[in-house]
Amino acid sequence: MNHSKSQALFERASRAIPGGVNSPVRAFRSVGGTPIFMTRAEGCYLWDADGNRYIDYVGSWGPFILGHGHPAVVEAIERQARNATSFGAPSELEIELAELIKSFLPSIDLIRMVSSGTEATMSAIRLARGYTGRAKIIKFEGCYHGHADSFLIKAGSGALTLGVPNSPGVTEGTARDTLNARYNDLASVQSLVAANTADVAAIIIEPVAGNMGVVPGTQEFLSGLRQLCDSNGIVLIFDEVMSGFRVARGSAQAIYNITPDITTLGKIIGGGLPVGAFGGKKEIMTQISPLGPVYQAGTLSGNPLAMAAGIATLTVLKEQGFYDRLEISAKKLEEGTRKNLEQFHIHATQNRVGSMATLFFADRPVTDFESATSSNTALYARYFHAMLDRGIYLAPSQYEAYFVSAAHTDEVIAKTLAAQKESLHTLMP
Ligand code: KE4
Repeated sequence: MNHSKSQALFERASRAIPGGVNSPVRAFRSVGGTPIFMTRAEGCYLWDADGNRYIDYVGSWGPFILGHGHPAVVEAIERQARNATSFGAPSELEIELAELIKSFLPSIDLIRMVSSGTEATMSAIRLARGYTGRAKIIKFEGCYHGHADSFLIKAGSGALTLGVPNSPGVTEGTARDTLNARYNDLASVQSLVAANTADVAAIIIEPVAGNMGVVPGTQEFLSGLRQLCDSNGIVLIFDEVMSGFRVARGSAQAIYNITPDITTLGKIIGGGLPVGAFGGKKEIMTQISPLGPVYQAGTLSGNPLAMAAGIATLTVLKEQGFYDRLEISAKKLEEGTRKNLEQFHIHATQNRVGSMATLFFADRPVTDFESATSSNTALYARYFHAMLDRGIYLAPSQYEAYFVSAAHTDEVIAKTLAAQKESLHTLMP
């Protein structure tokens, strides 16, 4: 494939933007090569600056569960853009999206819109600290909750990919209040709580982790967290920025039948426009300004364009059978991948929950951070480029998810599996 225009654009970008990208994980650092500059997207396809077409499994890191440019979403954005793009005052659209989200997630009494997942999680821990009067939070190695200071200690996603899970610039004081436990290891959480009983404000977790690659929490582990929080007055925050509306109609909390105190959301609820949200129990959410003393604000929070796109997206998700159809497609890809791996005797393991999944080049089951990071990232890099050369666009990191959308038809899945077969063949010793 010719990538000369992307290469020229990357050189030009690097003279104006740090690393030539506005988010590090896009930089291809862990897989090598030059980031591909995209120009158009439609359905399950992306086109790059050189006119190459790709089947897209990144989906802008999760928002495009309907595929790119769904007519209902584009029409909603166009209509709203002609009317107004922002008021800086309340609008009915914000109520509509809030009510729509509440109809999917009964754990949410009240919800506040923000403009990114990071803003949602950052606000959620401030709220938990304000509500409990406690300072410490417990997170999990390999989980990623955005780039707020409190989270960049043993963080996942780009921080893990680029080898800076503990970011410089995060002060000792901040780091001291972030405790790290091991994912799917309840005992590691119990010992942290026992050692810091009166000072843990919140436990924040991706109930289905996506940022060390996909690693689902076990039912026993997540139920254990709920009980631990109940017994110690700790706020349980489910970070469903990625898993929300992705893994099931009612998100991960419906799969596990666990009610978090706060849920953070993003990605899908904005239909591809900048959005985040945090919501939960009334007694906690009423602590947020202007009702309560915990301050939180945002110029473009609840902006009409993102609201319109989110409403259109969630309206399609409400359609009968949407998630059943998506499960059939995602399962087809998983089954076909298993067959391809068997054919070439390649040591790799797949984790999938709904339409988010990861193919780990690991020789053991991947159930936590340690087993995830045992993966052969060099082999993943070769696989990534072999697939890219064959028109399949995957996440440029072993520690990310791939996403199947409603636009990934049987024909597209078959084409993907054919390209995968050739790609895996190139990995043979
Ligand atoms: P944003 O601030 O990037 O909108 O959301 C942060 C965030 C919070 N919580 C979870 C569970 C997330 O997955 C994310 C962001 N996800 C990454 C992809 N692994 C965003 C991609 C990027 O950093 O460019």
